Amino acid sequence: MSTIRMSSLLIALAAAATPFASQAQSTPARAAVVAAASEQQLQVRDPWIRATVAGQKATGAFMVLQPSQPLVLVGARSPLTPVVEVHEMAVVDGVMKMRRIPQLALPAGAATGLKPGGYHIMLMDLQAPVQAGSVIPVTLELRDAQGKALERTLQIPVRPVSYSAGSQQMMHH
Ligand SMILES: [Cu+2]
Repeated sequence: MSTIRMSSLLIALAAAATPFASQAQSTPARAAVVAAASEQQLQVRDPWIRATVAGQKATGAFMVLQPSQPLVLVGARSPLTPVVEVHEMAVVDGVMKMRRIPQLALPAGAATGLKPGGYHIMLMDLQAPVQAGSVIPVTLELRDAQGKALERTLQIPVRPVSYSAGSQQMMHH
């Protein structure tokens, strides 16, 4: 990632972090009675989290999601921080911006990429640097076509700030 792109990302992060923080923290804890999404129901490939630099309060988790039946990603959570959101990025008036989305539809049989510059899972209000080489648990919160809640807990490796294999892989599709 270039310095310029990183700078604009950090600005967007700072802008996005403030209005959502109190809202996300007020969400009550969920009961742990949700069924796990099986490997057959949902393939998760190449998950990774970008390491943070000093002072950075948010970072992204990226992966490829491919369900065998239609699923909707409605949220995520992590013991790392109470503020985890599903985001999209889009160019608005020539400026790349990110925003929270309430859900992300995952079509059956199709690979949906969460990648830098696109959909991602945002880990926010970070209290300490996220170090390359560490592993962070993240639980995906999903719904099936009947509205039944499903979850998948991933152990996601943290990659260096310079890592971009996820975006390169998607461009080759
Ligand atoms: Cu984001």
